[in-house]
Amino acid sequence: MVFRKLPGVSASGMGLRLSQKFMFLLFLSGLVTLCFGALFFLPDSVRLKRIFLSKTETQPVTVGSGSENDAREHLKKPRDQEHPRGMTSAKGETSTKLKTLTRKPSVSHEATEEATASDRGATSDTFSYAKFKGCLLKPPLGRDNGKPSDPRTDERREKVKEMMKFAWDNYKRYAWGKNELRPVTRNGHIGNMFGGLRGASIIDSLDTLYIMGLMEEYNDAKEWVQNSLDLNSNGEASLFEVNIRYVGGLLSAYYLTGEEVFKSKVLELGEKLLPAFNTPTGIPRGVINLGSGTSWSWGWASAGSSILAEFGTLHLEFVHLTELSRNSIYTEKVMNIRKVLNKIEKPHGLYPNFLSPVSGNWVQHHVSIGGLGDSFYEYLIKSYLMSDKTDDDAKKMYYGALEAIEANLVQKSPGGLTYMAEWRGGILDHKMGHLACFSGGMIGIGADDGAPEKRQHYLDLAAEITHTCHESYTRSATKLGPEAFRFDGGGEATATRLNDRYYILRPEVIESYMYMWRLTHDPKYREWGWEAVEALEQHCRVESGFSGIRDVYTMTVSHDNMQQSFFLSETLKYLYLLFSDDDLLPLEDWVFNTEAHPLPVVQNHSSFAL
Ligand code: DMJ
Repeated sequence: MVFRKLPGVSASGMGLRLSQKFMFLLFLSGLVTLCFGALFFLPDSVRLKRIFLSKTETQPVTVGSGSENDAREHLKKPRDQEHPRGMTSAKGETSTKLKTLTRKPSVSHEATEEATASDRGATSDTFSYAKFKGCLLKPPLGRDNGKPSDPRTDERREKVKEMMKFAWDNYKRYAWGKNELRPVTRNGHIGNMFGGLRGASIIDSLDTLYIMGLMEEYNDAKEWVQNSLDLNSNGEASLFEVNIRYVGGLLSAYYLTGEEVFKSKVLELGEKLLPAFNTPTGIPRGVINLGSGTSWSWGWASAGSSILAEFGTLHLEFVHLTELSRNSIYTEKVMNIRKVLNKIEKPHGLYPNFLSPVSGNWVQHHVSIGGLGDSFYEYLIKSYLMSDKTDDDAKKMYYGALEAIEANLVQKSPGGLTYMAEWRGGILDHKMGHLACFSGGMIGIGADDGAPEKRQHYLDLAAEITHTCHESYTRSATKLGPEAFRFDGGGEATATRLNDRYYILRPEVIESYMYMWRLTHDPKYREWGWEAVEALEQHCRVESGFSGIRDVYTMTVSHDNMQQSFFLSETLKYLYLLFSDDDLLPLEDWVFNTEAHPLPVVQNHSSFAL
């Protein structure tokens, strides 16, 4: 190093003063280091320590760090980085957030970010998204987003994803914000089922897009919910349809993503549905004006009655509304429905389809596992499963109903096909609706919790019914199933009436394939699912979306010009799950509502203790 000579100072004198200064500086810096180090040994309460050492440096990483923007950002990341792999389980763990994390150091970055967006301001009285995530047995999207190892299955799964993208893109292009796409005329449909609410296809698609990893599309959908979903409508809505599609869709979007917007929207909507229960019995009426809260029964329903499948298909969503709001009113409302049903006499143990919300009596004795009755039975077993198998009342009602169904409705055709007939005051109508085909899956998922001597029998019954529904597809020219098929007039599993021949992209048969695949891993269910994909592609895919068809028995198809929102929510989701590994939305943690929106098993059973 070369020192420039200072004026009036000799070289040797300058060297001496420099070395003294150097020694002094060395001593000073040692002193500062010592003092700073000593701060670490002071108690946290000392102000000096808080000034010099910020709190984040002294704490372990816990749920609650990060920012809302982080959480949003992560939704834009490429799919592979998004979902936790190997998140460990801690079912039953309801301790504090910090404790949960200490027990589960492998908790993912994703879970931390989600907790941040959702849990700000959470108290023990409010729902904690982090705690909910900690209670799941498995990561919702599996180790690898459910990607199957077998390349052929993976290819099929990719095909289903492409169908979803195609259906969505066309909806977005021609019908954005409307309820459904009219794919032939390329415009939107609003209809009158949702009381002026819009965007049914968007709400119904949120979870499907998310599990398929269509994140750009999911983000568009979320943005629409944030900015354009207007719940202040003033029209006549079907309580049932709004509940299964809007409430169900928003709930599962929230549970899957932790995005606050879904939670606040669903709680706002839930409140608007409550006036429908203001009847002498508490059995809700079918139609409600979302603005005024006035409610009434469907004009076509027998003598002002309410419909079993409608008031019996609220339980799963309403229990979750209580979970998220910590307001017991929702659970009280649906528990009261149970109470009324348990009190009245049931003909042969069966539940007729029409009930008076005024007197609490059956209005006529028509019993069906298809339309008007279907999802009531589905919600009994699913309520039991969703309660972590603690809702014994639901269990008793379900197996009781199933016994009555077996004794009175289940039939075997001369050709050996098992089917569910309909019952009209003791007289059987040998017809099975497409809607009733969900029952293969339902009986399947309930098999394991039946009486030990009945378990195999239930699984066999589930397989037989699914087989019959598959037959209804194979017996048509298009390989798609009719709206209803019969077992009289010489035919078996075929529609004999002209107005039963249509197919409107319904999911029920594919839904049963999915459940039966998960329960048995019999490859035939995947093959049957693939047959349905090919048929959908050949007959329902049009230039701008998917459309229902008017007659499944003719190859010169006529399109009904409607892409139903349940096609995106259910049909394509069940197909995608059918070709995925079982760890995508594992059945130990999730139940699907009747519109295929996954809802988590509730670990805190307080709701059921009402
Ligand atoms: C869906 O909206 C639901 O599955 C409902 O329970 C019955 N019908 C349609 C699909 O077919």
